[in-house]
This record gives sequence, C-alpha cells and structure tokens, in this order.
Amino acid sequence: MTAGDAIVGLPVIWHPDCLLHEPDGEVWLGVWEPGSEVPERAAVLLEALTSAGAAVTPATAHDDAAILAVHDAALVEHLSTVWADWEAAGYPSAHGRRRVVPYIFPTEGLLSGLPPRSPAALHGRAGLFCYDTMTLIGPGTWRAARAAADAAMTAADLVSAGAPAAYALCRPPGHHVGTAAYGGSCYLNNAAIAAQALLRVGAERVAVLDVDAHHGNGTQAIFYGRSDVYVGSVHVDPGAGWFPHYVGFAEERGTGEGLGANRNVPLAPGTGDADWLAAVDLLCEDVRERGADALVVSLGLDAAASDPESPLQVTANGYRQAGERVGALAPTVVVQEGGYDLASLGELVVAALAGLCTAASQ
Ligand code: SP5
Ligand code: ZN
Repeated sequence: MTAGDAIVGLPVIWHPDCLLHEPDGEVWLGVWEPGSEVPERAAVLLEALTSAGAAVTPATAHDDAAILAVHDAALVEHLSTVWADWEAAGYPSAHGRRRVVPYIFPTEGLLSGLPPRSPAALHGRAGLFCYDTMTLIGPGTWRAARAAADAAMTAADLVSAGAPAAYALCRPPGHHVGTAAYGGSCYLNNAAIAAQALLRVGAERVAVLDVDAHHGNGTQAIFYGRSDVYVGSVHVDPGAGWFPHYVGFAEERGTGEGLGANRNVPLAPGTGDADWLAAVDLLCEDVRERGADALVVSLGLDAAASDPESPLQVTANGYRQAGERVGALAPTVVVQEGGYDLASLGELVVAALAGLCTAASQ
C-alpha cells in the first residue's frame, strides 16, 4: 500500500465556481503585486486528489443559515453586492480601478467611540468590513466565496451523516474572516461555517484545529466567547513579524464562557516537523480533554518548507503525521485554507489527507 492509497474514496467536495475568483494580485505596502492566492491552486489540488483516487463530489446549494450564524448580515450583504455597485459606479471603466480596494478603514482610533456609519461614497465604504489592502474583490469573488461555503457545508453534512472524514476544497480560503471583518485573502469563514453547520445538525461540541501557517484570527474571533466550539491554532509567531501581526499570541485563551476554549501555539520562524508536530499534539491533547463530537481542520499547506508565504519548514511527511494525529480524534471535516507553492501543493494535500484517512478509518 502506498501513502496515497488511504484516500481512495475520500469525499472531496468541490464546486467549479471556486475558480471564478480572480483577485488579480494584491496591493501590498502601496504596490500592486502579483498575488499568490490564484485559481490554479484549486486546480492543482483537485488534480492531485483525483489522481490519488479520492471521490470528487459536487458541493450542493445550502441556505444562508449557518453563514448568518457566524457572520453579520451586513458583511454578507456587502460582499454579495459591492462588485456590482463598484462596476455600476464606473470605478473600473472610468477610473481604472479594476478591483475593489479600500483606502480608508474605520479603526477604533478614527471613530473614537462613535458608531461606524456606512459611508455615502462607495470608495469610503470599501473599507467598512475589510482590514487590509491584499484582499481584492472582482467580478467572480462573491460566487467563488459562496461556493466555497457550500463545499464546507456539504462536507459537514457528510460527516454528520456518518462519514469518518470529508474534505472541502474551498477557494478562496476563509480562516482570517471574523464576524464582520474580512482580510488575508479570505471572504467567508468556511471552517467556522462548517463548525456551525455541525452544531446545527446535532453535534454538541466541535473543535476547530487550524494548521495553516498563519493564525486563524477570524475563527478565533467568531468563537472567542463560546464554549461549544474549541479553537486551536498553530502558526508562525505574529510577534516575530508575521501576518496577522496583531493577534495569535499564546495568552489569548478566550473570554467569558469561552475562557479556556481557545489556544494559540505560535512558533518561531524556521520551525520544522518535530516542534510543529509537538504543537499539533498540544492541541490534540486539549481536544481529548475537552471532548468533541466532530472536528473541523483548517488545512493550510503554507507551513511547508517550500511555501513562499511563510518561514515554517514542515515537510510532506510532517503533514502526513499531523493528519494521523488529528484523524484519530473524531469524525473530521477538512477545510482547505492557504498553501501557495503550486509545485508541491499536490504532494502536501495527499500526504495530509492520507495520514488523516489512515487514522480515521481505524
Ligand atoms: C489564507 C492565508 O494563508 N492567508 C495568508 C494571508 C497572509 N498574506 C500575507 C501576505 C504578505 C505579503 N506577501 C508578500 C508576497 C510578495 N509579493
Ligand atoms: Zn496562511
């Protein structure tokens, strides 16, 4: 049996609309640059998983209930309408602004406690829910983000119905999106939506384990005051200079009823398999202690040594071992997050899911 054989038959939930989001780069430090969150990522992942024998399964349409349980309706309304408004107002055709990019942000310091109004000018409103300049919106963004959420909800259905594991091939990714704030190349929080969907159909306790190279700040924020969803994240230390810079520190343990249900394990740049897996083990230990009826894994592949967006040095074998440890905990919805090296993404996703399936089927 080869490493990949374990994933024969694994449901891979996919919607072709996930290819429609073309961010056309990112504005970083004032310069428009080629971005790394490109449609080819999804194509590469799909091809590798199909070749390995996974069972590609169409995402089915779901209503907005689970989405609106984790995101403010105003954020969803904004994301679903802002491109059409931008285009109708002539920003692309008359002003050369080919994507929605904010320039002013309603930070706490600007508002000084006043309520955030919805600005009259669309170019003012572009920053109402967005917290960076790298998360551009174009003609296909909303349809792709909504299709990714459908993929996550479809995977949650399968696991609720008894599948030991299901993988949602979500693109764009989602773990940087909070209740009413998007950024980090993410628009809807697919992992949080999956967790909420699992609760809706009967799970009492869900755990989200986030192994993306970056802190899952959105997922943390959504569940920070809740005890029904544990959130654990292992990531490159934001205190060492990495996105999301302001959050993701070890002392962030949750608040109120959620106190103790959030755990961050920040790692030094350069960390490789041994210490990364030890951090994954810490999170798994939390899940075993607290108990979970179902698990959501935010599977970022950008902790890999080959990845251009993070300084972690995890190998494909490391991802396989992480899959083995996590898969043993509970029935698992895997949601795709980051991972940007097109040459190694296929090997990495197959390794992670093969490890997970090996453990999940035992
Ligand atoms: C889902 C996910 O992994 N989001 C990552 C968001 C962090 N992106 C930080 C990008 C920093 C600028 N990248 C510079 C690349 C050089 N062009
Ligand atoms: Zn990432």
